[in-house]
Amino acid sequence: MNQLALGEAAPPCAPLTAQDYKSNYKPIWCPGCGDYTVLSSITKALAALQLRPEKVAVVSGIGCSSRIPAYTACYGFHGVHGRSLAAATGLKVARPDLTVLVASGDGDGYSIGGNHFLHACRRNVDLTYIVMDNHVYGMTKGQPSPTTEPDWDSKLAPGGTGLRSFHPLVIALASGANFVARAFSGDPNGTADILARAIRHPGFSFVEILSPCVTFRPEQRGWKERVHGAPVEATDDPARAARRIMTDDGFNLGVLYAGDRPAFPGPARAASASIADIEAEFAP
Ligand SMILES: Cc1ncc(C[n+]2csc(CCOP(=O)(O)OP(=O)(O)O)c2C)c(N)n1
Ligand code: SF4
Repeated sequence: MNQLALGEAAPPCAPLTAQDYKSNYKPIWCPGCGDYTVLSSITKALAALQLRPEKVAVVSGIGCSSRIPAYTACYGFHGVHGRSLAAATGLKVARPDLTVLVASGDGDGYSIGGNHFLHACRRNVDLTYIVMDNHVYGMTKGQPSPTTEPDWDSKLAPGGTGLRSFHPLVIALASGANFVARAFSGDPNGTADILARAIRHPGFSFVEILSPCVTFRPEQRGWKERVHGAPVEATDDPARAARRIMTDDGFNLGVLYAGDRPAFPGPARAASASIADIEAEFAP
């Protein structure tokens, strides 16, 4: 190994590429699953921001989409179903120096994790919450989720559930999220751009990514013909954003709201106790 002489400047590091953020694990999603390109968009966004992998943590719950942390070369936490935001909030409060991404599915994030979603938006913790929405529980074989259309007919819900579907973007906005956007897994560059903007934006950033489950909802392959770009720039007016979201067709992509509420915790709110201090308190 070449050693630097005393006082000699280190050579500049080569810029990180998307590949540098990928782990050596080969994803085991079904061929054609939208989550493959969501993974590439995340690694492209991290490369665009040149964040060191060891300064990024990816937190998830359980589901096909929640496998994302294992496929990145960043720190990762694959926790219990529906609790990704609780774990991520604790991490961000204890280590505000880290960039924390949270990967979830519509079942994980809006059903069992629904309450955490509301309060993470309300607290405006500086996290980027990425929900891969396929309007179905993929990992547990096709049950309807909170975003499933009321008339989606399946073996598990013949004739559909008849239940009104959840509207995550409006709920995020009404609960206090500071950044609200919609992306599509079939557009990896557009998604990477939105994710980079979300990561840079202070406070709670919520990115809904329409990510087809080709196994249990093969008709979602048709989403690529339905999506279209947002015709206008992001607004910081919540009422305008709400009108825009409520009146679109659910396939309008782009940043819909970018607010300026102060994030929690503020710069001076880092946890002061070290792990050693906490362990000492519990020592026999
Ligand atoms: C407490 C608990 N309840 C239920 C489950 C079973 N479970 C595992 S994954 C999953 C659904 C995941 O669906 P979704 O979040 O939509 O993600 P996808 O697999 O579609 O990406 C469920 C219900 C579990 N692991 N733990
Ligand atoms: S079941 Fe659906 S969401 Fe899960 S890996 Fe297969 S295609 Fe993707």
